[in-house]
Amino acid sequence: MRMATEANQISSPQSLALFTGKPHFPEPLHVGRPNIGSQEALLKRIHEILERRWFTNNGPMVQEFEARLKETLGVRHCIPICNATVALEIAIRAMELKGEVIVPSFTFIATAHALQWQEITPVFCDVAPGSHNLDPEQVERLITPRTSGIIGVHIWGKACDHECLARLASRHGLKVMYDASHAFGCSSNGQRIGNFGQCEIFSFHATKFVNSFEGGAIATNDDELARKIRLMKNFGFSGFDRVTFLGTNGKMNEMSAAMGLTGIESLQQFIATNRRNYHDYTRGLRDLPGISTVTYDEREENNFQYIVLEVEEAAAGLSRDNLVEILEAENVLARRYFFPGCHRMEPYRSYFPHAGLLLPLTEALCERVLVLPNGTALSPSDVAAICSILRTALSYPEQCRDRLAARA
Ligand code: T4K
Repeated sequence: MRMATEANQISSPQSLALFTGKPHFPEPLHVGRPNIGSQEALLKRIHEILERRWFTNNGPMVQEFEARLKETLGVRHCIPICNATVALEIAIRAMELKGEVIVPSFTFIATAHALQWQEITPVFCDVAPGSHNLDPEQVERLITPRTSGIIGVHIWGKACDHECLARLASRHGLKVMYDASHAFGCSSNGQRIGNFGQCEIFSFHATKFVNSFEGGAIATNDDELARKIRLMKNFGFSGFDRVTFLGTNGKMNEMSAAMGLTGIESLQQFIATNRRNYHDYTRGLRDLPGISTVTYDEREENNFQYIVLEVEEAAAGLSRDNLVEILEAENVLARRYFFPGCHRMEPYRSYFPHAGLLLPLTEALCERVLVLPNGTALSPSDVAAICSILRTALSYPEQCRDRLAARA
């Protein structure tokens, strides 16, 4: 049982762990603590799997998971895969992308790696002003004769401008797919994400809103593409001893599907908890100089999984990295997703050393973004305490800066 001081006791600089050396939280608070759902339901499913001795290769649990995914997203096909990175690789190959593909740099490295892994060049595009998603205007400027497609990423579950990207792609004869790793259960214009582009990829990694320990899926309304993906994720086998296609091993196992099904059963409870925390954070951090919270459009469906702040150092008096250090001292392990941007990571940094010149908004965003813990592992008093820590630090920026400098 965790014992922590009350949030209202954190009000002066001297109450911060930066000064006392005593963290508010005895145990670390992570971004990405898994949501579980009913342990009883999960254990029952695991028991069934063991009794059946059928562990993988499109077993009954995976088939049930696939049916639930299709139904939840309202798509023709949603094929479970062992993780989203392999799902991206398979989808990219099934769509026959080649040459150059335009992607945001502001994403998890897997989006870019899935292309480079197949010797397709990721061409990094900036985010749109005021958004964390691809800028369609810059996408158009980056098209060359080698461009075969676009991969948009619905960052934080907030939809890309898919209508604009669809028009642009059809004008230039390009293919479009989406990395929807963050967007399970989210909608755009009232339609569930999963229905846009030629296909969309979901992640069910442990840190995602719904998880299957490790896992992913490819959603598509294109029957022919789905047929290819099903072959490719199973070594290209189309029958016993019969291989008709190039393939890999992208199969999801039964245990993962059991966890995924259990999570989907608690989807509404996960959303309600995330939403409550999001509102508590938004209220608790309101009117702080230099701090803005990324908001969700509540006319749409959202999973509210990511609590994202932007820190303007000049107005806040503390930088994003100062706040990361202050929170870390309290055992709150906030994350700088997606610092420093894919274009500044290897191998892309060496391939395109000057890419940053075309990505001024991404570069600025990577210095400002701070992601806070959320999910069912977090209590309202945890959220209140995190808000108090931030409020106190931002009320005494000079003292905090001096103290940080003295520790360095
Ligand atoms: N595209 C996008 C846009 C993505 O965001 C991701 C994954 C992908 C593609 C690829 O999806 P997968 O192939 O993974 O299905 C994490 C996740 O590993 C990664 O899945 C996720 N995006 C990314 C945003 O975050 P890391 O390296 O930042 O953190 P990690 O995995 O160490 O976990 C973060 C924290 O969560 C840990 O410090 C502790 C906590 N945690 C983690 C695990 C695994 C737990 O409490 N329990 C756990 O079991 O990448």
